[in-house]
Amino acid sequence: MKVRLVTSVAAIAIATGISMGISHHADAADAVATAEKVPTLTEAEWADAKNIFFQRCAGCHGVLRKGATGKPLTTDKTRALGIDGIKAMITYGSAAGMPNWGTSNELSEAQIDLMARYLLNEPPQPPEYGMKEMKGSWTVAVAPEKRPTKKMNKINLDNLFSVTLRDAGQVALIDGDTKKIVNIVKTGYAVHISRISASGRYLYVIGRDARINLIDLWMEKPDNVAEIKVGLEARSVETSKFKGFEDKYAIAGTYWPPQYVIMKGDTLEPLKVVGTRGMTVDTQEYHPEPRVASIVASHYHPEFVVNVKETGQTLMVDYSDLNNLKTTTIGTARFLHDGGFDSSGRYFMVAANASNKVAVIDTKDDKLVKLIDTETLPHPGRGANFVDPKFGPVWATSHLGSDQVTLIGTDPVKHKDQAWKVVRTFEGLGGGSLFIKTHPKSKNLWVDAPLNPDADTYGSIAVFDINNLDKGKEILPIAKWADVGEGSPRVVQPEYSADGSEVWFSVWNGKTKQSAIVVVDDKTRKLKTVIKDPALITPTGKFNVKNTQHDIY
Ligand code: DHE
Repeated sequence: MKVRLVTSVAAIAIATGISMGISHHADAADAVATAEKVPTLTEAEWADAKNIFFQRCAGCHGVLRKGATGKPLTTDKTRALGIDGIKAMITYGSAAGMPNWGTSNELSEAQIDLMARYLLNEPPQPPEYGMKEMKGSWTVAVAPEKRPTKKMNKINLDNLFSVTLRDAGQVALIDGDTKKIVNIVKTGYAVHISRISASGRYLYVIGRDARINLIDLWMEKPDNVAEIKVGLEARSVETSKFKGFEDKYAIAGTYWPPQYVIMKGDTLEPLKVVGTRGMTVDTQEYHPEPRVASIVASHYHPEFVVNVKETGQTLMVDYSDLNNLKTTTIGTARFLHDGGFDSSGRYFMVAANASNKVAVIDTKDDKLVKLIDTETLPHPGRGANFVDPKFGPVWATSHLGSDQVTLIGTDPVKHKDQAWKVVRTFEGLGGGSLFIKTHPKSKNLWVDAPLNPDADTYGSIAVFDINNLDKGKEILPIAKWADVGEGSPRVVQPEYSADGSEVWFSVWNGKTKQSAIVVVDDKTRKLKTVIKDPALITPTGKFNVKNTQHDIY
């Protein structure tokens, strides 16, 4: 049976009590609409409502409320719904995926009333943020010439994990061999992802507040060497990987302002800022807020693959000459989000989530290969590559809005008939899945469901034998194994050790509760270790150096 379920990741944000910490300077008096029936807000209410909106709503609905994963909330829509309609929607949510902020007690009645009044007003436009602001925020704590000339620590860097401590604004660097925390590094607010430079020396971490930290893994104790804030809201960072450009550049994409910036790889000095505002791929209308979602570095050309969410355009940005910047614009599908390479490293598979599609980009020929229909809201993370015994090489995604796992054939040479087609779908752990993972040395495929409404489900993981998918899943109660006490611990994002022998899971509890990392032996599927430490606050993403550096997943 296929179960449709759509939940908002923003629900998790509030469940764990985060705050976006973004301040915008729109003038309250100006911003409050003048139309007779539009309620006015005091300056304090306006500030409060803006903060709640950015914390809980903007990720899905967009800063300008034009809609993406969530529906548009422009005033033509909200005023048609009226204040009671909006309050009901916020209170009870909807089957289409709006969380029930009221009945879940995540927003109070007074807050819901405030948000309903706020949404009847025109959205405030946050300020722009360009080179001047970036340069103003940029600091280099240790200049490149003052850094070590060789690795100064005894850590097996290949097996180091950078673990997002989401609500602490930190990453934990954990030695995968000893399971000891090597350092806790202060980063941006609500860190989102970590990426590793081509050489494996530099670690880039980006927070939702668009703060990037550059960590030098060669230091005796790996730590921050440079920092910059590249905008007001961001999710993606990547580094140049093409031969001859190793470690040379970093790139970050921002949600607000909608743009990307290319920086010097070893200092984060901002070099080139490029806006992404423009036309949508399908109806070819202007969009004022096309946010930058995933970015990967091509292995075939000196190019970054920049996925622009709201316009559905994938930009192949040639970084070999930043002044005469060449960009190939590939029309894909709206609402591009996350994705990863196929096992050959040539094809980039990116989910256009609210379009229920996966786009296949050929990074060698710089062309769209295919748009493939999937179940509701594909959410692969970087996906999982393995050889299906019947269909050959496949790439897998699970879904936020469906319990199904989709396998797509990725070998256009030896398995031409299967290439770029959905070759198999089967039931995963449940709806509300965010991440799926395997490793070239493994026979297991792991699927999470942290946004499923059922506690047993969001506290577990499903594992499949890739040589016998028909056998179905084994469910492992990871959160129970972690034994973290009270709270609603969600199991999120499987990540392999460098040698593929262990899988790490975050047990993501509330900010004031105990969380943990559970390490499972891949071969036996048995519990190996639980990493607990008071410093491990809200762990979510984990990035193994070797696997991230070489796009192994
Ligand atoms: Fe993520 C990747 C955006 C919520 C954990 N997330 C990404 C990427 C994007 C994105 C664009 C791809 C980056 C890349 O590859 O360059 N995420 C968003 C959102 O817009 C969204 C839906 C809502 C929001 O307001 O942020 C959102 N994400 C979440 C969470 O709530 C998660 C579960 C917990 C957290 O830490 O915030 C979360 N996102 C992750 C992780 C990755 C990620 C762990 C990287 C996966 C990987 O294996 O590479």
